[in-house]
Amino acid sequence: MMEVDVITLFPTMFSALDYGVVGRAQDSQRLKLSIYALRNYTENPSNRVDDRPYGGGPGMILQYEPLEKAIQAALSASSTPSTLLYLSPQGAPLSQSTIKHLAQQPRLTLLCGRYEGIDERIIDRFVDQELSVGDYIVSGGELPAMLLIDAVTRMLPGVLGHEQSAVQDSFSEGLLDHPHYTRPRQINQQTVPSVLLSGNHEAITRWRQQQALGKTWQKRPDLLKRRSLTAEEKRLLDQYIKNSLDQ
Ligand code: 4HQ
Repeated sequence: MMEVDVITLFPTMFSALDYGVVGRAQDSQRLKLSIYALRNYTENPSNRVDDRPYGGGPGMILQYEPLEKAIQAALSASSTPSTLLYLSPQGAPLSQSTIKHLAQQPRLTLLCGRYEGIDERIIDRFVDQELSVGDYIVSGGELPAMLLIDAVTRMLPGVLGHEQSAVQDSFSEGLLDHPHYTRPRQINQQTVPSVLLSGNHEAITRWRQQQALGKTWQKRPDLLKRRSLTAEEKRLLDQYIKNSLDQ
């Protein structure tokens, strides 16, 4: 079982994780989520958690003290050693390989920032890894934290059924997925590629591998530059590129 603690100003947002794959992982005790409402760790009469930035400028900063109290409460609630993560645009970009590494940890503690961010001294003292969900700005760390929890939960043993190996394949091999089709066979002029109806499983596997390589070449050439191709993969991609020239 993996333990995940979340420290947030908006605890009710995490009810989004009661659905689908992550909801079932919680029901089957493969994921134990503990949500800490930052507002409960204030000691001032007005329950303030933020203050103005030293040096001036717009917006507010989450203060050190309530964050420290919430972190200490979370860490002392279980004896399992935890990796403390802070979600922010200054973090290392989240990748499937980072997700797989995180899924092997016994416990994660996620800090969700709001406003302009958190007092840097929290990062210096407590944060093991600062992670980003992408080069854009969202209103708080809650949605990024939920993305991370979802992606990590899918990698926990027993969470996905038979689809697990296939699902792992598409991105962990560093390629985009191949196209998918289901009934009906024809919609107006659009038909399903005949190989998928052939019953020839080797030909289907080869076609899917070729489509994955070709789509990656067309849409995400950056991914191909990071990955070496086998002789067979080179042959499949060359053929895809040749065919894409006449169509
Ligand atoms: N924010 N990846 C600012 C993000 C973000 C991202 C979270 C906004 C932290 C203080 N987090 N708060 N991108 O934009 O993780």
